[in-house]
Parts: sequence; structure tokens; C-alpha cells
Amino acid sequence: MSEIQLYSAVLCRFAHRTRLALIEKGLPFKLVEIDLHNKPENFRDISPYGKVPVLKHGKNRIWESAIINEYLDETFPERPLMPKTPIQRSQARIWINFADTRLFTATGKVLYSRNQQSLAEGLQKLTKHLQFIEVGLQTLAAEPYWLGSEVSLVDLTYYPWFEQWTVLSHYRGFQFPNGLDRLKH
Ligand SMILES: N[C@@H](CCC(=O)N[C@@H](CS)C(=O)NCC(=O)O)C(=O)O
Repeated sequence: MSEIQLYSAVLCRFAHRTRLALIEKGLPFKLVEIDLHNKPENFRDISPYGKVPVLKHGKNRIWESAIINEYLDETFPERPLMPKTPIQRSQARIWINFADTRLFTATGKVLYSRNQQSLAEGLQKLTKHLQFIEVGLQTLAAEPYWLGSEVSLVDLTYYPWFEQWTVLSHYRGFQFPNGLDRLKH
């Protein structure tokens, strides 16, 4: 197997998502820690967007955490992290896309807002998105993981967000909305 290298940053939840996929699949990898406040001069040669994570696998170079994770899952099919049928896979991708386009965008707004109004808007959006997830999870009635009995790339997408939860509550006053029992569970 060609060597796998992951360019990562210790506080980056997108990089965590890829590290979790590598670990869950039992793939050995070399971690290259990038200081995002002091990026190496040649970093754009490695990462076209100037961001982490970037995965190097032999001659291949892949970026964007959701895409890296699917690459890993397809390239190393043992311990699959996507469901079997096309419809289940499309549902998984819908949830992953929801995180990337909505939940994480609202989270960014909350974390980086510079005034009270923008913070309040971000907090409101975050609450709305979590309520939306709760309804979706209740419809799926899946246990114990997002899509059922097997861990999937959906779980690995959301897990780092929940790890970051205390930062949002401590520094930004976010309170987990009441009544989201399935999500809490
Ligand atoms: N959509 C990207 C987001 C990656 C991202 O935003 N990474 C941040 C750290 S968490 C980064 O590298 N920021 C450095 C910069 O923008 O200069 C992904 O899923 O991989």
C-alpha cells in the first residue's frame, strides 16, 4: 500500500473528520501538522485552497474533507463507511451536505461574528439546523448510529462538531435547544 500522508491542523474539525475515517478504517498514515497561522511557504503547492486537510496517497493528492473521506472509503473497501444501496448512499450524502452547507456555515458565523446582531443571527440559525436534524433523525429512527447499526461517514462528519460544542457554549453562549432528545441520545 502506498504511504498515506495527511496534512492536518490540531484544531480543525474538517481534518478531524478525515483522521477519524483513517482510524475507523484502520489505515496507517503519517500526520503532517500545519500551523495555519504560519503556513509553510510551499503550502499552496500541496493544498490548492491553502487549507487543511489534504491527503497524499502515493501520486494522488486529494483535498476537501468530504471528498477525501469518500476517496478513502472507495479505495479501501474493507470496513465500509458508506451504506450499500444507492438510495441509502444518497441519504448519507444529503446529511453530509447539510453539515457542510448549513450547520458548519452557521457555526462559522457564531464563532467569528464580530457584533451582537450577527452572533444572534448565527445562534438562531444553529438552533434551527439542530431542530431540523432532530426531525430527520426521528424519521430515520436509526440506532445507535446516524443511519442505523453501522458507523458511517455521516457520524464522522458530525462527531467533531459535537466535540466543539463546549467552545460554542462557553465562548458564544450557545445553549443546546430543549427537546432534541434523539440528537442528545
Ligand atoms: N471545506 C473544507 C474546509 C477546510 C477548512 O476550512 N480548513 C481550515 C481549518 S479548519 C483551514 O485550513 N483554514 C486555513 C485558511 O483558510 O487559510 C473541507 O471540508 O476540507
